[in-house]
Amino acid sequence: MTHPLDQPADPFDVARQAADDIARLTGVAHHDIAVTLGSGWGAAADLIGETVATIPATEVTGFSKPALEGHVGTLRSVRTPAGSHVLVIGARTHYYEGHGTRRVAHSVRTAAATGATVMVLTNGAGGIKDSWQPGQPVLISDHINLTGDTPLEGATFIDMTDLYSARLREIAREVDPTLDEGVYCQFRGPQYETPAEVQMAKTIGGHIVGMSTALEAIAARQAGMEVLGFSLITNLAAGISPTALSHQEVIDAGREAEGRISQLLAHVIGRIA
Ligand code: 8IG
Repeated sequence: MTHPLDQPADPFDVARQAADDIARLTGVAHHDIAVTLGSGWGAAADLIGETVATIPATEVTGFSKPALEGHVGTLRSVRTPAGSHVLVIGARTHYYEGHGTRRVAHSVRTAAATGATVMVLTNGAGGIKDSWQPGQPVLISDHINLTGDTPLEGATFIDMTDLYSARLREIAREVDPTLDEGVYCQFRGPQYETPAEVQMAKTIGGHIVGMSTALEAIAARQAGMEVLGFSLITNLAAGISPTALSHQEVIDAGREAEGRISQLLAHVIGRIA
């Protein structure tokens, strides 16, 4: 069967259908906030509040099967102690999977269609700043989209000033005053950068290298959401560290930091929700 987002159908209609699926399967008609959990952030789901329902992403219209093992393919509805409803997205489609930006943007558009007005995007990424260590969480202050692609279609001119909300970053820093921030450069991947590409990213003003968040943030802004972005620096970017990058290093750094950063994320969401 062909995928609904590969049809000429309007991707926002597909997102509307997905939101209807979520309402039916979770019994929660409206969500206030959505959060996408990237590498290293998974433990936050249990700390945000009480899980009302967990559904496999494959039962929701338009969601693709996870490409990587260790990427949880579930959506959860979580109720915070204050009574807000948080949609926890553990099913990210990456641009490098090659299915196009509609599929990349679908979870964000679905979150907006459930009613969420804040989109929290988290990821594991490489760090360029000399002062950063693997296992350190940082705020995303802005991005540089190096994919050469966009989730916007047609002559859709959308302002990207203050894309990563200064208001939400301020709240995050109230929870953890030691949080540093940086500019996220999205590369297409799936290969990690060469040291020369990391030097280019540094020269043009980048501090973080990753493969997911910029395209999602653009879609969130188009949908009218406020965006908060966190990167877990799981590794120093190629050439910044004296040793080669390994996927295992990335997984280990995520595991090691997971408890601490997930608590941070849950606290921040508690302050917003
Ligand atoms: I985890 O060093 C993780 N994701 N592009 N570069 C890019 N993506 C990443 C990296 C990295 N580490």
